[in-house]
Amino acid sequence: MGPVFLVSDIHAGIRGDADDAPRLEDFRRVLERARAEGSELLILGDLFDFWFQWGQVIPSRHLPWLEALGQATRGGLAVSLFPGNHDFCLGGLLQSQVGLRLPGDGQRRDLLGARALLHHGDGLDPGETGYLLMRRVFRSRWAQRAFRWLHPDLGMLLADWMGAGDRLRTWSRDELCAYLRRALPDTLEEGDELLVMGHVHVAGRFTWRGARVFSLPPFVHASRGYATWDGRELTFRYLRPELAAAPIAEALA
Ligand SMILES: [Mn+2]
Repeated sequence: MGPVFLVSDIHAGIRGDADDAPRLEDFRRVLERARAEGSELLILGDLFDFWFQWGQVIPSRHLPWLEALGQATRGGLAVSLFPGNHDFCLGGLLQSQVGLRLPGDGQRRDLLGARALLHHGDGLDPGETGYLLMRRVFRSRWAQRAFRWLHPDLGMLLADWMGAGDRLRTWSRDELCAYLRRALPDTLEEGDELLVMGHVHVAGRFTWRGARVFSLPPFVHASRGYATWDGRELTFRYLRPELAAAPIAEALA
């Protein structure tokens, strides 16, 4: 059984981004590798810089990405897409036509023999009340319904503007460690061996009580990071390792 491939924070389809096409070419290489060497690919959120599931409309900038993903799933690669804070409204054609699995927020499952929690990584700190409220409002049925009735051109413009604040933000070591210390007591359960997350845009390996916690390098960065898990070790991999920052390592508890 090949390793599990993990990737996050690809941020496909940033408006007017000259890096979008080269990033897709790089992403195709990871899809190819995962298909050739891996057992499956897990995308831990923020695949799209913004995704909304309209009934009849697909944002044109996402088409080449959907094509690449569809090709990979039709070629036999199992691809699961977890919701991120930029693309939480998943469903419809992603599943029925692109062939993605959509496990939803915070899935606990066996990962080649380890009990793992898989999560985008946002909203885990119970003290972050402002963010948690905003998250709940955005995900509410009435907000989704209101957004659906905006013209998609206007909706995408609004989303581009709202996402601009954090899409390229990299968390500092102190910020990330403090966040995890607040988040992990309510996030990890007895028996969890592994937490893998994205969102913070920095590669990190942490220990907390008996568990190992990993934050993935963001694929949107020029180093094009992802990871593989072989059942014992999680390895950070980069298409351009010369551009990668050294991962943060810290024993949290
Ligand atoms: Mn995110």
